[in-house]
Amino acid sequence: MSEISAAMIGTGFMGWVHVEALRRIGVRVVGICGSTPAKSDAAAKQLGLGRGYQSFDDVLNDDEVHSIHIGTPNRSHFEMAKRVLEAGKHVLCEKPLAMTSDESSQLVRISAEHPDLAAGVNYNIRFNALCQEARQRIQDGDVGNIFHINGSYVQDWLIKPTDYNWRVLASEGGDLRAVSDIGTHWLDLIQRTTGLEVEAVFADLYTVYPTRQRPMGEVATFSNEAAAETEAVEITTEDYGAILLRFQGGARGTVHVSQVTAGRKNCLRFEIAGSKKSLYWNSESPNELWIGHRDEANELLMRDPALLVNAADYPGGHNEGYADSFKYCFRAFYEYIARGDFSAEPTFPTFADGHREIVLCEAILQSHQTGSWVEV
Ligand code: SOE
Repeated sequence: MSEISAAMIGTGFMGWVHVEALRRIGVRVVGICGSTPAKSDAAAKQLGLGRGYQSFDDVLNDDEVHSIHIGTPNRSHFEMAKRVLEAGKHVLCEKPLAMTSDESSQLVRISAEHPDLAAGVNYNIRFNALCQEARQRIQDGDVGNIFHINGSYVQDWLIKPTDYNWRVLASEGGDLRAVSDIGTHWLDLIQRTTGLEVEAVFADLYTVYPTRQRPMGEVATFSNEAAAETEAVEITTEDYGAILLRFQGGARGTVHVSQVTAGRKNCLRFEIAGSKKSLYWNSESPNELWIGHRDEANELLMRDPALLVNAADYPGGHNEGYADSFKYCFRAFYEYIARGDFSAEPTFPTFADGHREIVLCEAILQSHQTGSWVEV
């Protein structure tokens, strides 16, 4: 993968994670661009990158850059992703792909108009080795007919009214927050793993803190630092959401999301109940897949490439986790580009997947507002 070079837009938490993962797969990162030239320079220095870009246009005009990763606040995703494609470069955008389904559908169209460019959205969780294993076992008929799928994605980093990040503002992140920021990871993962699309939703959302204290300076994602000076800001996005789901073929499901569950740092769980077996996975113990049986002892499959259908880089007992899911996601993206057959089925989450998640978010919001089931 040495001929392709990338650039990163965004110097926050995601910027760092992307740059690390790109380096691990041997993609050269030419430089990084933040919201100010000073931030670009500081990040380039800290990450040991050659260029701190002075502007987004500088990245677009850099002939050495073939692909651009977008890890900026959601508000800017649409415009940036559009301009990257129009500049003739591959794009990998953080989720959610855009603020509205109108924007994301335009991106799907623009991506189709550039068939020789890869356009991906970073739903990295599906790349955990044991999630891929669950998918393969379901595809092989090992789990049987799926009756129901239940789970959650919960965190605690916004549990205090003084916890603040750009994500809490609808103007920066979109009308939905917990559902869009973490719930769409769960929905993407489950639809990908089971092969079943969500057909209808019934949602109840709850904003625990209609007012939060915004620090006068800037705050990083997952920051624990208390600010000296704050101002009150009105919050319309949800801290918690519970959603009933109906999947194609009749399977039922539930998921709840929360950014105010004390002690749960970044915990995605699912349990898939099939006619032959159940499968349970928890992102905080990503190297274990629980396999439930009715008539024999239950199993705990430890991640070990020797025992998995799909390959994994590290041998058993050498645990993989969060950062590895980015590495596998990006590898799928760059291997696809390297193969050069853009008519082949993409092996990474595409703009169409990103668009579908936004359509789901809008159905969830509509269901909450109308108090009724909404078909997707
Ligand atoms: C914050 O909730 C966040 O960083 C999400 O935006 C990411 O997608 C998730 O992987 C971890 O939590």
